[in-house]
Amino acid sequence: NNTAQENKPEAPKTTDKKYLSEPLVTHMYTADPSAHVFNGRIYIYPSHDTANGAAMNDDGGHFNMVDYHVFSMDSVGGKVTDHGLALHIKDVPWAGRQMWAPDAAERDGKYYLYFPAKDKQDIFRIGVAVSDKPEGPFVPEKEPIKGSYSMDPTVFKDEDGSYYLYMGGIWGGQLQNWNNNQYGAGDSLRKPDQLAKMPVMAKLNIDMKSLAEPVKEIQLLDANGKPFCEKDNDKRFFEAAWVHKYNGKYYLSYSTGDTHNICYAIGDNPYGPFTYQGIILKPVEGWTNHHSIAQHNGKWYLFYHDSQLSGETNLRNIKVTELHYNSDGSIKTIDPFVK
Ligand code: FUB
Repeated sequence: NNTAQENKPEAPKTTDKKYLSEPLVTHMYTADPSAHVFNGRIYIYPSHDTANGAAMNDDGGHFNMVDYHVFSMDSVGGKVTDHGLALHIKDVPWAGRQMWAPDAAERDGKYYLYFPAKDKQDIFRIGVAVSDKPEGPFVPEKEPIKGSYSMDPTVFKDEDGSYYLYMGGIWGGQLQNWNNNQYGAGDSLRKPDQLAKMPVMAKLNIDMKSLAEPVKEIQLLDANGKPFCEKDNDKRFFEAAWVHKYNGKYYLSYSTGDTHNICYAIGDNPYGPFTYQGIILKPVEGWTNHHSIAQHNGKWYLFYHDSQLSGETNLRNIKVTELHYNSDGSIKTIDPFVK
């Protein structure tokens, strides 16, 4: 738990902005909240931001995180418990730097923490670590998940008991360097008229530590069934995929990155295609926008982050607000600021 003391946020910066919700955690910086309900309790798996002096650049060098804490609460609005250090990079033999947005899943009483980190060759991979408890501590596998790449992993459990791993992020997340599951170092970013990169996914094996099939691209399409081009950057995928199910439909939500929206698309199965629907969350304070969606006690919640406590893009704080559906299954857009 001692890492929490090293980077205690100072008093919030004075601002005239009115926020929709307040930070859930104020004794350390937290971001990228992946929320799940395990045993009736809400568990949040965030990144742990620190003021470590790393230089800011388009590859996200300023997100130089080294560990994870898990948080939990009885219900939204209740006391938030910090369960302390769940995993540190020094205990992950293959990892070199940058532990970015994690996620977690439960199967048969074991808990699996999925996390991205750059390996010793500075290529992002997805690792997995296991615990008997949702809050950890987690014991990492000695190698990253074979065939995994890029960052922002998320695991979706379908009602038939299948689990799927989704991942990917462009720019610093390196997804643009991957074609047909091969890394091509130096591949450039897409030009405006080129097709945008799609997130990738694969079914997980029963061991939850390996992929049951080769990684595939997900088709994210506009209302006319066409994939987005890079210039459609207010709608195309950038990072932060999340999948949830509502009324039998599969919802893929994600960040548009450089245009800072959380958008969503709907499909009929976990592999897609997914058809674009609209914006769930408008831009927050800070450059990044990253979320998760979970249901608890009959209500749906959006977990997200902003930079309210610090005013700095790389020193974020997690938040939660209720999410509402319209009767046709569309999601009501959330503005993180109150006018
Ligand atoms: O926290 C580091 C990175 O920032 C995440 O992996 C991205 O989704 C963005 O939130």
